[in-house]
Amino acid sequence: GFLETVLTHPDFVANRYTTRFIDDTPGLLKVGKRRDRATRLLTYIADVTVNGHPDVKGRNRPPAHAKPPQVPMLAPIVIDGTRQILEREGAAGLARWVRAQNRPLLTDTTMRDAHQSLLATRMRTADMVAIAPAYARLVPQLLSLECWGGATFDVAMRFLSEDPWERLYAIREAAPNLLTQMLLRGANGVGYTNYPDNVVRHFIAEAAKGIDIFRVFDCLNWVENMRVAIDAVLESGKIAQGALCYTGNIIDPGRPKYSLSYYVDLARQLEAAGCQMLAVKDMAGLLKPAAATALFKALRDVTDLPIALHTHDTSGMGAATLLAAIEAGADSVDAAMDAMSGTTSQPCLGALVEGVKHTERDTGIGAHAFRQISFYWEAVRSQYAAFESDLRSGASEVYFHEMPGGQFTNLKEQARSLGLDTRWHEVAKAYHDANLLFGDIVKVTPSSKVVGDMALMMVAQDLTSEDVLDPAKDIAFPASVAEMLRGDLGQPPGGWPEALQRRVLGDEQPITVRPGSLLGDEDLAATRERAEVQCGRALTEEEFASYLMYPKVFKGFADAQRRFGPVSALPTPIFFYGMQPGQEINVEIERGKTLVIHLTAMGETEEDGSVRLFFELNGQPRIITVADRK
Ligand code: BTN
Ligand code: 3PY
Ligand code: ZN
Repeated sequence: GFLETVLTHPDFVANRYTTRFIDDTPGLLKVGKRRDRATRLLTYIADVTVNGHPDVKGRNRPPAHAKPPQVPMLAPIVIDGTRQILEREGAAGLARWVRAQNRPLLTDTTMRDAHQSLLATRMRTADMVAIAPAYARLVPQLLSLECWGGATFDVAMRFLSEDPWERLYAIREAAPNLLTQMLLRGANGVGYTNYPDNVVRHFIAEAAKGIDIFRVFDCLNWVENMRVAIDAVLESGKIAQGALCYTGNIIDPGRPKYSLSYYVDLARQLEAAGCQMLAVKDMAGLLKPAAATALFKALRDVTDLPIALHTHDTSGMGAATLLAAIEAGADSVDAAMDAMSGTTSQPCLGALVEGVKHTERDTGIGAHAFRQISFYWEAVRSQYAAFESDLRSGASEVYFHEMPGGQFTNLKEQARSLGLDTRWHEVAKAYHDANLLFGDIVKVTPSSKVVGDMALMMVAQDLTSEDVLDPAKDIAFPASVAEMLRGDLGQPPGGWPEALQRRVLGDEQPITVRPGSLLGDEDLAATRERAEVQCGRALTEEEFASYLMYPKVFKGFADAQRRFGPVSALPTPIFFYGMQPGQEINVEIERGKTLVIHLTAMGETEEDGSVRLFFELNGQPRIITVADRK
């Protein structure tokens, strides 16, 4: 049988194996039956119990006596919400309904931007899906749940061994009365580079099976580069919300490039492009209250589309900005549940609701509902202690460096890994300088990543802006910088600064057209065939969409899935830290199929480096042997 084949394999006998032995050794799988899901999960648990999870190694651990997250008691009935309005009235009807409300509507960002901005995007599906039914019942007045897109897509596969589509469909099902919302990077999809038009269209057509509101942006506010995505959303019948990425400061006369009229013109362009809603996307939290008042008044005058405001609380002034925008006519605002709010995340949802209570713009939502949900998130958050940043307070430095909330902690971490952790404020200064070198651009994924790459290079090599422009200096620019200046991400207002462009590109000619217009369509049938050969199995249309965005990451995820089974079903502490001897857990691997897993004992590491773990699986003894790689 299979086991015998493994046990007698020369590499196995000679101890030349790892946990990946079975998958990495050609031929074995064809001989035996694939291990069942339960065995794969036990193997994962055994491995992580013995060796730890590489992602949390050397990092803070959750507090020893943390209470497990408690889902509030659920009423049996789910009342209709915005989702039913969309179903009844269509996208345009939903937009009209939003515009007609006097109360400000709310988008909860906890399941996307909040954890992207606070916990390195590491929130797992199980933690979201467990609370989604409580949202449906306790806060049916919400406009939407932002729960997908941005960085969550690749982090799910890359670091959590989870299928982002499974997450989307599970949330969709658990909160059937609330609109689901995603962040889409226009022609960059959920990636960091421009994709062929038909890849963008394919992705959106698949995503529209689970997503209702697509917030579409371009990292340089170049509407030309958003049209393919906007058209594909319109085609799908879902809602295209065009984002105006906010940078600069409209009330600062010293910052004329991104003026009030720039944003008003942008809003007009997005409306003309067919968007049914607009969003001011203040990814860094730069919009100050007085600027919000001016901006929303001006936008209100030029468009009848509903306008949302998205901001970050990095400086600590986010709530004031939301209140000012609401006062000036914002139709909806984004906020995060209390326990997942503040600093680089969104402003506090509970505080906002309290802040407008008994005013003309009361949200009509009881504070009790939010508190119950937030208590759950509080307990969940403590399980992700390993991913918390060291930012503990508001940081008005953001008005100087202008880093997006989702990038801030990431860049800090990157700086640390380059040994620049004591030089953070220099990195911030270099980020500011790099932005000016690029001509003062909109900084949001992926343009923000390029500015970050440039800043790290400048600090690591002790280069000033003058050095960067000095023809006498020999500088190897990051590849991302060359690509951006070549025009691969599109065109900023006023074009790229020519001197720097020539210096970085040399003789290479930059492009000024839409990158997608040069890429040509992907041969989807041929690529699918290649993908299926690489993965050794047929792919669903959704999996293929993942592959088209991230071929290597998807392949790695598919391999992990084959090795470890449905790890997304594991409770978060088990996923990161494994089990304690004596511990018993229930794992629902599909609806109605629950595994009772009891780790009864763990052996010593043998001379050959193996460890035996003694489990009971649904009462039946199972021994799992893994290599001790510590
Ligand atoms: C992967 O490696 O494909 C995704 C991350 C999974 C990490 C787990 S932790 C237990 C086991 N040991 C490892 O070194 N990796 C996996
Ligand atoms: C993303 O693109 O992931 C963002 O959050 C941009 O703000
Ligand atoms: Zn954001």
